[in-house]
Amino acid sequence: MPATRREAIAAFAGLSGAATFAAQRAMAAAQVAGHDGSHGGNTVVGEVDHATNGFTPYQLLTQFDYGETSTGADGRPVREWTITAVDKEIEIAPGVFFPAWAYDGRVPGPALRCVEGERLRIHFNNGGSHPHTIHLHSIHPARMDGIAGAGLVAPGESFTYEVDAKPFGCHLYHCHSLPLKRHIHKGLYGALIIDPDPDRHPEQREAAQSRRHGTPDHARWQEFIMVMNGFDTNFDDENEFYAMNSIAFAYAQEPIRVARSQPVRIYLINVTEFDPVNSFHLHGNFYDYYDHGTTLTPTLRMVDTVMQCQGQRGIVEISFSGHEPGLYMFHAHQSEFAELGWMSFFEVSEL
Ligand SMILES: [Cu+2]
Repeated sequence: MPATRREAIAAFAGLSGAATFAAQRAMAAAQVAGHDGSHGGNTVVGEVDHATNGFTPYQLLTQFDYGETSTGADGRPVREWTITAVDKEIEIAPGVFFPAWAYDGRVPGPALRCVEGERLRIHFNNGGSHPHTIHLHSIHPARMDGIAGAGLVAPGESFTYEVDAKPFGCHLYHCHSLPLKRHIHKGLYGALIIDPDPDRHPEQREAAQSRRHGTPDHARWQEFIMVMNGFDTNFDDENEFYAMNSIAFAYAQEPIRVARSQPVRIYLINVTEFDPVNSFHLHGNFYDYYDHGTTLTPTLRMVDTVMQCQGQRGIVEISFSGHEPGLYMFHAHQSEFAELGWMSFFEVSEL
């Protein structure tokens, strides 16, 4: 039986600074699972069956989809993907199933990654039960917008969206069929990452190279895709569960390992439906933020919390160099969201 919003609320207490690293981790796991007996944890006891979902939290976090590259008749680089929308039930918390609509069977859909200036072709097949689109947050012609009259695809039909990769940044794509909130909330969304082309930014070449996949400057970064989302499991237009990348408490149960000697970059996107804002709050550290990722200098420096409305996104850059190894929590600072699943940890190692 789906939990109501109130029933699903679980207390998730902060961790004691005096606890050892191992004890912290055990406590975190116990608290998430509600096994410590003191917090009435009634949300995630047990394990999500990731094999049945067809994706793991780690894959959602780290897998970029670079598509197929070729050279066009005009000599320009071309990058192509084929994406299929399907109806698919996914497990978003242990024992909690959500009847999703999903690009390539994943929520979020594949994290499309390309380079500024390339020609992009997205071949979209609608294998679902309702009309869907792919609406890109990018600069493109109206006829490629992925709305009714411009790439709306009936079940069983196909359409190819063809656009230039611009502007560079951290973007997203989502279905723009009506009713919009239902089509987005059902799971039809994903990241669109356009790396800057360093040749186009000679004055900020170093910063551009650090973001351009395939360069040595880029290789030292530990990069993650984080899509903040929520799930209305009883269809009352309120979310019962919140998550970063769909699975409630996934990165609290299995913290994200990072080496403190290497910088961390997060492509952060908010697609949460029904709530006006979401946020990203990091413990024990501050970070730089690039709103929409469309600049090579930070738009916010030295912050530990940013908020994003739905559709907003940005790049978070964190350094843990000089930090003690340990578990560093991060979560939505809408406390209710954190208690309903949007709660995570970095496990910072000594290396
Ligand atoms: Cu749709």
